[in-house]
Amino acid sequence: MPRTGRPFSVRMANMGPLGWVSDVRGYRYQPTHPFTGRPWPPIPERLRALWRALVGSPEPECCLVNLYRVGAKMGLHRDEDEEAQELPVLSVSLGDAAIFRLGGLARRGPTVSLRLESGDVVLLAGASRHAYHGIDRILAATSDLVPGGGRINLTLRRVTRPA
Ligand SMILES: O=C(O)CCC(=O)C(=O)O
Ligand SMILES: [Mn+2]
Repeated sequence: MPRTGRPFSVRMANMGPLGWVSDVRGYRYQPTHPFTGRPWPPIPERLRALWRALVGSPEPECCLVNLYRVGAKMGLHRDEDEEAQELPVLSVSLGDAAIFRLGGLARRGPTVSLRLESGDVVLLAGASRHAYHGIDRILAATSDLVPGGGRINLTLRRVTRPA
């Protein structure tokens, strides 16, 4: 995590031309893995087809892969590291169910919580593109999809503004 250097409880990887990475220096998108220096693998066609169906063009540039083992969570935040902030964020939940918290544009405003099941797709578009959101907890053993248990969330984003 920025500043403290403490690890996230969520484990992360990326697919696509740009990967979202985080370290003591902060958050950013970069074309290569921070340890291996290698490019991220391509975004699978099935995910790009889902993006085309729900968002259209331009193509997504990042698919962040979040792995939540039981006990992992993600604090309330907004997705704001993208230059193309006007394009939606699309995410797919797989494996154990999760309690997703969705707020509004103010950090301390009211929130609702939603149970996301394996296969659920969340599209943050329009005003909700800028809404606070996070994962409160993972509901253990509600699915046997992920080896070792837990939840995988795939988040597709456009990072740069198309020319
Ligand atoms: O796991 C989720 O459903 C949300 C992930 C998320 O908000 C993020 O990676 O920015
Ligand atoms: Mn987010």
